[in-house]
Amino acid sequence: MSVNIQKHFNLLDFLNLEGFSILQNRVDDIIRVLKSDRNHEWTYISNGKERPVKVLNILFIGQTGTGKSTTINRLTGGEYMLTSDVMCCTKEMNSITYEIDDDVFVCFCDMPGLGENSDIDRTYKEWYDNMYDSADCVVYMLSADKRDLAIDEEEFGKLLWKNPNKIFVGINCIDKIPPLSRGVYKVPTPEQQINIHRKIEDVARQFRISYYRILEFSAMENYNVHLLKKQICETIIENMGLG
Ligand SMILES: Nc1nc2c(ncn2[C@@H]2O[C@H](COP(=O)(O)OP(=O)(O)OP(=O)(O)O)[C@@H](O)[C@H]2O)c(=O)[nH]1
Ligand SMILES: [Mg+2]
Repeated sequence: MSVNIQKHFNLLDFLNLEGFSILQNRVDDIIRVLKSDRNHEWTYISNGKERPVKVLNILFIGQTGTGKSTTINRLTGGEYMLTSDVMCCTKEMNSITYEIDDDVFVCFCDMPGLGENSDIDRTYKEWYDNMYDSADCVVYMLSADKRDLAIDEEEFGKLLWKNPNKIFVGINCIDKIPPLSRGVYKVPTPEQQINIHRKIEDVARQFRISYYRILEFSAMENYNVHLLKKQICETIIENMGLG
């Protein structure tokens, strides 16, 4: 399959997803995007006709409750992914796909979160492992208020070792980092900013990565979400060897 990605892949268009057509990946859809077994090539089936296409896969992984589904909803401006305030929520792989140009699609894949129990985690880690190979960008999500990073350190390290170019860490929920301010406030406060930098230093050390592979944001407060989009684009481009 030869698709000129540089010609088709328009960073500015991607940053403004609202205008693109959306394909829901449901089995009963008339229009489906299918992945072939070989070489991670994809076939687009519409009205019984097939054509090869390029699909840019953006994967969201990490512990349960870090806000993977919320972040995808924020990035795409929809409510496609179910979220929960209290329970492990996403139990299967869900995706939302955009056609960004002729024969080029962007797919946001929402993965189940780790930490429910060790048996289920084993299954989810296998899914992460398989999906990693066909991903163009992987956002490993942490929550700023959580300190237990042992599971993440191991899983992230394993994936980084497979291919270091396609993954970065997103620290979500930075509005929850102490000291929490009361009343109306702008996220983050200068006091929070100090602790956010400490958190980034800590993650960089534990995960053995440089700062530029870590981005702090808040999906809920819409803080730095534009930088998250930018980092996703840059990672896709770097992974393609176009950077
Ligand atoms: N304060 C705050 N809460 C957030 C933020 N992002 C997500 N949340 C909340 O965190 C909770 C979990 O969010 P989800 O998006 O369901 O988390 P998930 O990572 O998809 O969880 P699983 O599907 O179980 O893996 C929900 O109550 C969200 O509203 C954020 O930036 N700040
Ligand atoms: Mg979820």
